[in-house]
Amino acid sequence: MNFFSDQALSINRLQKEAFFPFGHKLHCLYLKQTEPLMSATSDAQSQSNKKALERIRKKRKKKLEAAELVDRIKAGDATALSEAITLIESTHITHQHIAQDVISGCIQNAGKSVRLGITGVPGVGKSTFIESFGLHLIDKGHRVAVLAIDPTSQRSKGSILGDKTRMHGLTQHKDAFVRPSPAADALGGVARKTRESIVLCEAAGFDTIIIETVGVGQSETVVHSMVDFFLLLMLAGAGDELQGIKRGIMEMADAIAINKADGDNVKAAQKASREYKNAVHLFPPNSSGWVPKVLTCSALKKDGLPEILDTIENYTEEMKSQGLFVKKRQKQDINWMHDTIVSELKRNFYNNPDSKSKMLQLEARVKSGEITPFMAAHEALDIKDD
Ligand SMILES: Nc1nc2c(ncn2[C@@H]2O[C@H](COP(=O)(O)OP(=O)(O)O)[C@@H](O)[C@H]2O)c(=O)[nH]1
Ligand SMILES: [Mg+2]
Repeated sequence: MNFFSDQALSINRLQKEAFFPFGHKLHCLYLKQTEPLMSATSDAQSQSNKKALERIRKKRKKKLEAAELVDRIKAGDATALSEAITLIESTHITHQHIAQDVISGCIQNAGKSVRLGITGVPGVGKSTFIESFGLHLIDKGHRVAVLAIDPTSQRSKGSILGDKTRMHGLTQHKDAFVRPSPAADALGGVARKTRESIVLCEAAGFDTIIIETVGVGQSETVVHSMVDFFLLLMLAGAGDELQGIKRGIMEMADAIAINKADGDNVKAAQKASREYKNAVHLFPPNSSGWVPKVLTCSALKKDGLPEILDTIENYTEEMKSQGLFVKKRQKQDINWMHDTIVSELKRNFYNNPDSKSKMLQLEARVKSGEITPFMAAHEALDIKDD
């Protein structure tokens, strides 16, 4: 074997430049002795060496960028937090790599918060409530981060602005961080981004994370799967007391607050509250023994907020004393892992060019009735039936 082969040269050159700043003499010696061998391919080599070096430099730069962001986030720098969340939301592969490094760097500092989910039909007053309740929390010495989940993705700029103005006080406050929902995406993608953003907000020292569901339908379930406490806002006197909110969502709630209990609406709110109090006792019992609390509030007049905070504090204390607080989070994390596995498997399967052509053939055979959809699925996945 010729030690001064092209390959050996390229490796040594690369090592010298990347890792051995003092290996200069040795490097020159190689160059001299291998000169005749190199002549034909030297240009191509130097090009590929340059590219390799560039890759190493880029990788290092990314690591440095991520490390710097982690330090700034841990120091409570809101601009760094914003930048990192933008990286999480980016579809650019380089940004995604930096984002993952930032999350890894923050994970040890995360988890020390109470995560609240707020849901209810559009117009019930979620954003107004978050503004008032968030400021109430800050008054009590908390630091509050607000994230939103909007799977509908067709949101107009107007409604984003609407939320920002409704949360004006929080947006301006140094102890608050308000982030509108990520751009158009499938619900799964939005959920991932929100979960990862929670980690960063916690590492930045926010001890209360509020997640608003902006869309309706599936988003309640998704938010429920990532929070410690789930608050459902309802309205009184809007005809049917179960206005548009499915029973399943009511059953997920840890508390129900009848909002807009102000002015002429106070009596109706109290009446609705009595009715819901009776209704929650008919729900299947929660495994923790917690019976959902029913309260009234006015997000606009800032009434009933201390009682809601008391309820949340009682809940977390009770869950922590039974060891259920941590257990619930562990269960959520395990579910998240399984969800990710399923979505990655699905993505890999459908992106594989072989599956694509196989799929067309199988679809044709299902259409013609040659095989059942069940058999076709097994064939696609290469599952042997016994
Ligand atoms: N009277 C009254 N109006 C409220 C209250 N909370 C919210 N609103 C109003 O209800 C409308 C919808 O509120 P918003 O917070 O945007 O609801 P969201 O769609 O659930 O986020 C706005 O005009 C608010 O001013 C309340 O407690 N009392
Ligand atoms: Mg809103």
